[in-house]
Amino acid sequence: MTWYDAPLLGAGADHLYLTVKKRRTIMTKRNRMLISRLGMDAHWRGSIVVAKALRDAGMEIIYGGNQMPEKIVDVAIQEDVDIIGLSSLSGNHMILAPEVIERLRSRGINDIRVVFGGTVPPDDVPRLKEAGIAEVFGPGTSLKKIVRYFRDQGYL
Ligand code: B12
Repeated sequence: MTWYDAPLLGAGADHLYLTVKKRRTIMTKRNRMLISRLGMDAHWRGSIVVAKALRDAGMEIIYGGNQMPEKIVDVAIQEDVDIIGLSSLSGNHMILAPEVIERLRSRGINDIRVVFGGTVPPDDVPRLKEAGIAEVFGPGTSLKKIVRYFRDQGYL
């Protein structure tokens, strides 16, 4: 259940409603996240389920569909996002994901966290992290674990 469902529970859930109401007051700003599939990657399912899970957890999601790094960075700036979530299962991650970081840095942006989800050979994970990707979520990662990551990092 999400915080905005709580009022629907009615009088029987006063305690929960008040807890939730307090939290809503504290939450003055919802964090914004752009989720995009890298390049021509056709695998949409993972990015969509992750987008919905994070939206339900309280994140504001902008779903960018398929984009090249330059466009991803343009949209991230225009939409003033806090996080970029890249998704790719088609093997283009070592070229396009670091390019997103380079383009952010070349525009003087250091405060947008970039995470990656998709199929990545184990050896590429440390290389992506060295390039500036904050976290990598492979196939089979539970949605609960992904939501917990953003909660632990203070975005939810
Ligand atoms: C379905 C599928 C397709 C469908 C995709 C349609 C769709 N529904 O999305 C179609 C038929 C189009 C397809 C095409 C291709 N596919 Co395909 N496909 C798959 C398959 C069987 C399942 C993918 C899937 O939907 N998984 C379910 C979702 C829920 O999981 P997920 O996407 O992995 O997402 C999870 C994580 O990765 C992560 N995550 C993903 N995105 C994001 C984003 C964020 C922000 C975060 C936080 C997390 C996150 O969290 C999700 C939840 O756990 C996989 C095999 C597999 N078991 O992974 C092959 C697979 C990915 N495909 C593969 C290949 C090779 C291709 C093709 C190149 C084949 C070809 N020669 O044409 C093309 C790619 C074309 C292109 N332009 O991209 C390979 C990739 C190999 C590699 N990269 O090393 C795989 C692994 C199959 C294999 N074993 O060879 N494919």
